[in-house]
Amino acid sequence: MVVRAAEHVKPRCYNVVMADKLSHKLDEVADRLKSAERVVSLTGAGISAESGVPTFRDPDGLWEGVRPEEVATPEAFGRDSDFVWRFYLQRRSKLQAVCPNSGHNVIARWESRFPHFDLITQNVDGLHQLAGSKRIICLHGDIWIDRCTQCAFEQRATDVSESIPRCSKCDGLARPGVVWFGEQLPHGAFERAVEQSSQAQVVLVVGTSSQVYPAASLAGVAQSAGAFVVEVNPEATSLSSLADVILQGPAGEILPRLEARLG
Ligand code: BJW
Ligand code: ZN
Repeated sequence: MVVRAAEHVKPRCYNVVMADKLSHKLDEVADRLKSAERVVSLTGAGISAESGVPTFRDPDGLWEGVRPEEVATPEAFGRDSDFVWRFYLQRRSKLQAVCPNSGHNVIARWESRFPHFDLITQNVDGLHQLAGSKRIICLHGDIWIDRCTQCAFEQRATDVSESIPRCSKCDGLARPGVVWFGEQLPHGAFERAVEQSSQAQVVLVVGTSSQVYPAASLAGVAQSAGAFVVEVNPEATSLSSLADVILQGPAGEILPRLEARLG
């Protein structure tokens, strides 16, 4: 009986201590942010999770049961463009029904809260833009763009019909305007991201597993140049051992709590 009582009490004490630690870390990050002139946020799929958009590598993620190289490489598209398009058309269709969440909204507001705030995102879903962010570097492209494989003409997808898009200029086969493995990032995007990261005093890395390069190298670039690196994620990631502070929890809860401390 004594053992049972002890077991019953321990988790509650543990939760109180953890909540207290998080609160202390939020205060520390808020203090850093209050005196920062230049702030950068690097986001990944996790920031859209609370909007109902699946991440890539989490359980029940987009790549559960799918090998990334079957859908996210130019070779896969060359082998079977119908299969790859079905994957992207399904994603577009689901994205039409979702909205930005409180994490996206806080980041959008921070553009006018700091003298310089830059957003670097790996996301292709367009939710940062819908939330109102304007200064965005999209490292991995945009799922809503159709790019012609013949003439490279780009057009914004207007409907999410089941049919595979064709170029309105030359009728060539279109592809989604995203960056697949082995492909170069959009021209100049990584260079601008490096410049912004290395000038920032605080870098918030939100909702990414930090497994995909070169995006995953930006936090290290920033830290080497003197930035304070904060990770916002419910789980430990490849970045966790390097981050100066880890705010463990969902972005949609952590970012509003941080914003509230900025006054
Ligand atoms: C929450 C949460 C909540 C859950 N709140 N968090 C150096 C070393 C090794 C390899 C390479 C290297 N440099 C380049 C490479 C090769 C390759 C690469 O990185 N491979 C690694 C996987 C090993 N990189 C490339 O090929 C890149 N190109 C390139 O380098 O060009 C130069 C070059 C070209 C040719 C020859 C030589 C050089 C291109 C990378 C393109 C990545 N594209 C994808 C697909 C986009 C299209 C699509 O949407 O389908 O981009 S891959 C996929 O991963 C997608 C994402 O943007 C990217 C990152 O994923 P992300 O966002 O981190 O998501 P998850 O699922 O991994 O993590 C979610 C996180 O959220 C988790 O941590 C959760 O805990 C968390 N979370 N709920 C906060 N509520
Ligand atoms: Zn064309």
